[in-house]
Amino acid sequence: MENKKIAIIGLGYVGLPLACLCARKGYYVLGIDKNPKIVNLVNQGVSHIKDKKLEIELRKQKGKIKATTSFQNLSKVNYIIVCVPTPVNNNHKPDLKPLKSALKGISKFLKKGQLVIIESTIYPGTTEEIVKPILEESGLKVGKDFFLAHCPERIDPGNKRWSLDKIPRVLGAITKEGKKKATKFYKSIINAEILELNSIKAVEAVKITENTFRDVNIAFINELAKSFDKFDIDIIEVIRGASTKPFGFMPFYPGCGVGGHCIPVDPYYLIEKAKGIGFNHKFLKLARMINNSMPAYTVSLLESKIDNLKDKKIGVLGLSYKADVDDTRESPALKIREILEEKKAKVFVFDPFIPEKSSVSSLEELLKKVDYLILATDHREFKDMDLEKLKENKIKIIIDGRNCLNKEKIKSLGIEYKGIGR
Ligand code: SAJ
Repeated sequence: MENKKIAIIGLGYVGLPLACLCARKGYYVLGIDKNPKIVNLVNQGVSHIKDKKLEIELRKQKGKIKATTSFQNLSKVNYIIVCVPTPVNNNHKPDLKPLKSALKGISKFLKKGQLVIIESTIYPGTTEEIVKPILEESGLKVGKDFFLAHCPERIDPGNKRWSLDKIPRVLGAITKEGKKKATKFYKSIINAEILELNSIKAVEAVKITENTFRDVNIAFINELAKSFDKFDIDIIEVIRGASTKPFGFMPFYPGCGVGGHCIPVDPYYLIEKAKGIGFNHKFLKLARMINNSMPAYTVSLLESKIDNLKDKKIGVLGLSYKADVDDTRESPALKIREILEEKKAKVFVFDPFIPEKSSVSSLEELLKKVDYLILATDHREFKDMDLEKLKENKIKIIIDGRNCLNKEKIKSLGIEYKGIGR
């Protein structure tokens, strides 16, 4: 039987679900992660990511995924999939340190015949200009001794419908043989279209395009929300209306900001790389500026109603970047908290998915301590909360940063409501 042994470098939001899927499909999985805590948890069949499906799946695959911090057993596998983060630093510059460190680890143990696939999101040119040279430090040559492909990760954390095995993928490789091997691998684990492109740069551009598309459209609707606040138009009504158009319109929703490890990050990879080759992405930069302005805009909606925030007791509902996940990367909620603290407000935060970073242990406890609320994450618990409790706890104003609450009901309770564009 073909050597169905695979190594996955990086056991985070991308690598861990992929490890479970490969194990489920009969692969022996060597999971390599630099964090010993994650390694120990995975070897116990425990997920460090709060995701019901993933937790169950990891328990089921216990024993078929061997996690380690070392690269030394890499020579035993025939596929090596790189799923490490490709973040930006504080100046929004791409940070390829995690990728380079993973590649250096691989290069030490790379063996003839192995296929290396980069799933991390990278800018056009990365595979040929950065990945290939580091791997060839092994003394092996791409195409002759080993194969190198890129298949950008596509995962929507928390999405119940689109599980990893159902999401179509796009891939490319340095050589035709490498592309064929990569396609064969993905067809063995994914029950959806696997599209081969002719150029690996085009594949690197696909992922960036997908996510930049989202970022600019969210910026568009965020700018409309600011404008419609002045017009006193409810933007959710407008989006509902525009969404009846069966073609040519796609709804996006305004909010207190754009978080996560992809959407607010990927555009900077393109902006910076393009700048290096003489193109200035004015529009993409403007979209990033608009989305980055939303946390401050959200706070200003409260400040404009109570003059100043100093010593005011304010509750922030949610810390993660989107509903029902425990991930705070680039989360607008963190920015909102920072701005409130800069304005000397007394801030209490509660996120049911992130108790360790919450200042209280329950929503009830938070409501007892504050007079004003800013909802930053549309967790199910907040969408379903009993609004009468807001009245009982004499909440004066609520800013709905995700436009997810019942505006009319809140107003009928005598509580002032303001959404983003509604
Ligand atoms: N957001 C808005 N308005 C919207 C949509 C999203 O403000 O209309 C905000 C969210 O609140 C969140 C951020 O943008 O803070 C990102 O939202 P997201 O839904 O894109 O969430 P991600 O980053 O976890 O998932 C995305 C994937 N999501 C969808 O396609 C729905 C997809 O863009 C990528 O496959 C994935 O990141 C990735 O890994 O690249």
